[in-house]
Formats: sequence, C-alpha cells, structure tokens
Amino acid sequence: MFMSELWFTLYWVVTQSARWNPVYRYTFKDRLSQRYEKVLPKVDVFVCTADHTVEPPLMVVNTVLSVMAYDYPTEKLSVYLSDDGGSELMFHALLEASRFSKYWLPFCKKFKIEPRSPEAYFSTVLQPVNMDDPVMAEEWSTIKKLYEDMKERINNASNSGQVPEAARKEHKGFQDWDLVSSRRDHPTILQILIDGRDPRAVDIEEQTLPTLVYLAREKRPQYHHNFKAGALNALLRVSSRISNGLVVLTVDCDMYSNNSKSLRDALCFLMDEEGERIAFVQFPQSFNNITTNDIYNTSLRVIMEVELRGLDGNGGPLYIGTGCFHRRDTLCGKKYEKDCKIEWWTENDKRAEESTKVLEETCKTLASCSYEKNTEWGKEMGLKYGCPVEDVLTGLCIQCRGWRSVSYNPERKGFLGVAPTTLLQTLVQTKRWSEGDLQIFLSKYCPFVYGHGKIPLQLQMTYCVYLLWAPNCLATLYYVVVPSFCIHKGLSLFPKVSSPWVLPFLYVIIAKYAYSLGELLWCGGTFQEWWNDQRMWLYKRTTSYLFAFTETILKLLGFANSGFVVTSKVADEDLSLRYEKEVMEFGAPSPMFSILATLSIANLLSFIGALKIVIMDSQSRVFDKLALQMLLCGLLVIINLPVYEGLFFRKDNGRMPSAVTYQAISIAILAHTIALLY
Ligand SMILES: *[C@@H]1O[C@H](CO)[C@@H](O)[C@H](O)[C@H]1NC(C)=O
Ligand SMILES: *[C@@H]1O[C@H](CO)[C@@H](O)[C@H](O)[C@H]1NC(C)=O
Ligand SMILES: *[C@@H]1O[C@H](CO)[C@@H](O)[C@H](O)[C@H]1NC(C)=O
Ligand SMILES: CC(=O)N[C@H]1CO[C@H](CO)[C@@H](O)[C@@H]1O
Repeated sequence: MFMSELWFTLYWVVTQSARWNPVYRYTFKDRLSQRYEKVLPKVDVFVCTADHTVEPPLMVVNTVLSVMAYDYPTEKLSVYLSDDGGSELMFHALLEASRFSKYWLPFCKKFKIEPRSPEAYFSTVLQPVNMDDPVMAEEWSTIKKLYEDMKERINNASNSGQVPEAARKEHKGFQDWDLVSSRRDHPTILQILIDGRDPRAVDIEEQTLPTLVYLAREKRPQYHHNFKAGALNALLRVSSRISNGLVVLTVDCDMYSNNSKSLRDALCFLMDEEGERIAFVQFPQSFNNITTNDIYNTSLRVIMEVELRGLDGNGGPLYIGTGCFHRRDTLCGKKYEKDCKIEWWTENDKRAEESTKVLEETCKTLASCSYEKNTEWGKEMGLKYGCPVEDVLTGLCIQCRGWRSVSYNPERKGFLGVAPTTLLQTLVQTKRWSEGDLQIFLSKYCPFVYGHGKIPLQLQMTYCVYLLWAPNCLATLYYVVVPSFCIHKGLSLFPKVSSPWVLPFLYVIIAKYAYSLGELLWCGGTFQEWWNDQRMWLYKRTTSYLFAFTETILKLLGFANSGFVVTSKVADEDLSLRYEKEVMEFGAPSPMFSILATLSIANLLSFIGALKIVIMDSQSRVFDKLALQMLLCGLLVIINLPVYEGLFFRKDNGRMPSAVTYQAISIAILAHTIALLY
C-alpha cells in the first residue's frame, strides 16, 4: 500500500509541472495582412486517411473541402490527400470534391460563411442566413442541391462498394486501379486533380483553385509501410516537388477546419520576429460529437484546456498529430541555429514549365517503397518510425534539436473531429496512446536522457505526465483489489477513524477531488462529467494502461508484437442513440470488459461482506477500524453502477455479453473463496 501511495505522490508531483506556468496566446491577424499580405508563404495541407470502411469518403472530402476553402491566397495553397487504403472509392470521392470545389469556394468567399465543411455548414445552417437577399437565397439553394447530389453519388458508391462505370470512364485516373491487386500490394498512384499552375484550373468566378493531389503510396508485402508516419513522409517528399510550401499543416481526415482563419493564426506565430525559434503551432483537438456529460472522457478537456497551456509555458506543447502547422524544414530535420533568419519570401517556382503529366511521373518514385532505403527518412528526417505515437516522438525530437513550439487555443475551435463513441473504442485508443508513450519513456528517447541539456527540465517532467500513463495501472490495481479483499476478512489497512492519523488521508481525498472538480468546472465541464471522468479514470487504468504496460514489457523482452488499430468513425443507429442518451456501451466481448466486470463484482461481494461484519458487530469497534476501507469500497461500488446495470439489468444490445458475465461471476466468487480460506 505504501509503495502505491508513494507512486501516486510522485505522479501527482509530475502532473503539477503541467500547471505551473500556463500561457495564453492571442493573435492579431490584421497586422499580419498589413505587413505580409503580398509575401505570404506557400502552405501545404496534408490529410491522411487509412481505410475507407472506417473513415467514410464523404467525411474525408468534407475535411478536404474545408481546408481548400481557407481564407488564404489560393495560388499559395495546396491540399494533399494520402490514402493508405489505396481505394478507388476515395479517389472517386476526391474527384467529385474537386468538381464541387469550383462552386463551393467562391460561395464561401462571397458570403463569408463558416464553417467551411459543407456537411457541417448545411447541418447547422438550415436555411439561407440572409433571406432578404434573393441572390444569396438562390445561390444557397443551388449550392445545397449540388452538395446533396455529390453526397448521394459518393454515398451510393461507398454503399455499393464500387465506382459506377460511367464515372470510371470520365476520368483516366481510374485506369491506375487496373494494376492494384490489393490494398497491400500496388504501385504508387499519384493524381494531380487540380494543378494550381494550370490557367484552366479556375472556379466559376475565374479565380485560381488550390492545387489538389491524391496520393496512394506504393505498398508491397515485403516492405514495412510504417503506418501514418510513412504516409506523411511520402507526402513531404512528393509535395516538395509539386508545391514545396514552407508551412505544412497535418490534419486527420475526420477533423474539418471550423475556422477559415486558422492558417493566418498560425502564421502570426511563425512569421513573427520573435517566432524564429518556433517549429510548430499546435491547435488543440476538439470534437463535435461529445455529449453534454462526456461519458467516456473523450473530450480530454483538461489536457486541451489546461495541460497544453502548461506545456507551452514549459517550452512547448507536444505534437499531437493533427491540427498542427509545421515549418517544413524543421519537420525534415533542420537544427535550430541562433540568428538564422527565415526567408519567407524567396520562393521561386523552378517547375513552372513542367507539365502536370511529367510532374506526376517524377513524383511517383518519391513515394515508392524502396525510396527510403539507406536514407535518413524515419530516423533523422521527417516523422520517426517504429512508435505507435510517432507524432509525440517526432515533436520531442524537434524540440531536442533546439526548437520550441506553441499551442494556440482560440475560443472558436480551429479544428473539429469525431471522438470515439463507445467504451471499447475509447479504451483501445487509450491503450495505443499509453503503450506508445511508455515505449518512448523506456527507449533512448526518454526525455530525461535524450532531452537532457536540450529541453528545459520542466518540459522533460511534463512529457512524463503522458509517458508514464501506463505504469499507473500497478498502483491503481493494487488499490482496487487488495483493500477490498482485506475488508471481507476484517483486516484493516488504513488508520482508525478515531485516530488523528486519519486526517492526512481525509485531507488528500478531499483536496484532490475538490481540485479536480474545480478544474473541470473552470474548463466548462459539468458535475456529472466530472463524475464520469472519475469512472473513466478507473477504467482506463485498470484496462488500457494494464494492457499497454504488459504488452510493452513483453515486447521489451522480445515476445508480443502488436498492430495498429484504427478507431472506427462509423456508428450504427442503435449505438448512436445509446451514445446520445449517455448509456454506457459494452456489447462486444473483450478481455478489457472481463477485467472491469470481475473487479466490479469482486468489489460488490466485498462490500456486502463488510456490511455484514459491521452490522453483526454490536460495539461498532469494527467500523472504527474499517471505515476508510469501506469508504473506498463503497465508492468503487457506486462508480461501477453502470457495469452492474450492464451485467444484470439491461436487455439492449449494448449490455455486457453473457459470456463475460458468467466468467466474471465465477472468477470473482472463486477469488473470494480462496481469500476467505487463507
Ligand atoms: C443512389 O441510390 C439510390 C437507391 O439505391 C437510387 O435511388 C439513386 O438513384 C442513386 N443515385 C445516384 C446518383 O446514382
Ligand atoms: C465552430 O464554428 C462555428 C462558427 O462557424 C461556431 O459557432 C462554433 O462555436 C465553433 N465550434 C466550436 C466548438 O468552437
Ligand atoms: C481524462 O482523460 C485524460 C486522458 O486519458 C486524462 O489525462 C485526464 O486526467 C482524464 N480526466 C480525469 C478527470 O481523469
Ligand atoms: C460518427 C458519429 O457518431 N457522429 C455523431 C457525432 O455526434 C453528433 C451529434 O451528437 C451526431 O449527429 C453524429 O452522428
């Protein structure tokens, strides 16, 4: 017990480092325009998608359209979609989007509408905003109709699983799929759908369109593709030939831009005189489908609102993979040198004479499997390979090369994504994060070693708030299991209520919970949300962190090898309904649920056993001895109420699978019998 308490204390000290020195930032975009409007740098946007079944093409093209419509000189903007699924359906959708953009972009700019993802826009704005303006009303209806038609074509293709023959004939790009034998075995497919240099690439108002590129890098079974890091590195190389923007935005395919000015916000930091040391500007991850009380703690509100700001004060936030504006050269491995001025305006387009076709061909080799052999890509250049959280590791290495980063968290969020909507998805996602984080801690990149002398000590500590997520499982499990087994036998582990030694315990309990409640309310949460967070705190630690911890240790010893699981972004109707009503979702059998169910039943048994002992004891001396333990055990029972419900009372598809129920009951009873016998 003492070791557990010691760990909690140490970890608490570490978490405080994220709260010492929060930084709040504001931008002045008008001054950016005044000084630099003519010499704004080129910007490349990278959107990554991996699988068209979990990341629907319609969602992806909405993200693409929202960034194409940034309030920025279009000739300086290029958007790249990397499709690791190599799916014809995705290409078809992007082709549709490239046609629709000719109408959508002028519409956005003319009426200054927000947000610029058509799906988000038309689902929030149900009628023309300005009814008095007949021009607006008419255009609004036309565009809505165009969007609905495109949506139908894309969704029809997705549902039937194939691109209609007529559409296939219209664009020769589809011929590339004749050579695709499977998503894991195909040559590079690279299509420049809109070439911004081409005078014919204009919208209906004769304005230039941003460049739009589709890339499915080469995949061969004998080459490791390195997941998202590999895709981003291929994009970095390909884009360096096509547009070579000085600033690179990486964004996940489910995160649309909710603010067309975010790009200018980021440039305010990067182009500032004081900003020459800034390598990237990280926007927080925000979500548009969080329910009021956020039952799975998926909003990560405290991290985004409090800890990112604290990190900023300590030397710079983590790179969290999405919603992040990088300088291209720092991402490619450049070291920081003092007094090295950045030349934002000395770009000359060397490739002006090359035709689109030739350009496509030359770029294809850059995305081939063998290109990276014997190069520094994945090591010193680009994103790092070999870690499930390649983004965090890459950000750390950039900071260790002397750079700093900033986090910018405006009132109106820059990017909105889709959060996981089931318990299992949340737990699996957390497992992947905490596993990758622990791997970094145990590797040569451990901030205390690798960052020593390169980044401030506070920043090294703050990194450990995340890198040490997984080891929390041991102390927590001990605290959940041992006191409740002991209570059943009448063994006391905490001071008596009548002794003054109970005060430090009570103080810690009250102070800790009052503080976290206060913090969450301050970030805009609700009381119920705080309570839900406490539940998720327990569940993540006893399942996600436990699996992450064991797998990492096993891997270090040379055993298991785990893959990368994409969390699904599609939900069936039943499930969505339960999510909106904030009913906890179990449904699928999973070892994670077995653990949750077993622990909660064991706790219930202990609590009942303890109640029996206390009631039978007439002089209430036992209660004096066991009160703190009963408080702990009772709290665990209350927090587990949704699990009992899922185990015994619910009838819907989201209840606990009966196999898990039986298993949990038998193990819990067996464990109790053994504990009582000894
Ligand atoms: C899409 O599918 C629906 C139902 O299957 C059909 O009625 C509709 O005509 C299709 N639309 C297009 C554009 O193919
Ligand atoms: C997204 O943008 C809209 C305006 O377009 C704004 O009303 C809304 O508050 C933003 N959402 C968030 C979460 O900031
Ligand atoms: C919510 O989850 C995040 C990430 O797992 C964690 O850092 C945070 O502390 C959680 N919130 C609470 C109140 O436990
Ligand atoms: C994928 C998903 O579950 N999306 C949902 C996000 O939340 C909004 C509102 O709660 C729903 O309308 C979406 O269907």
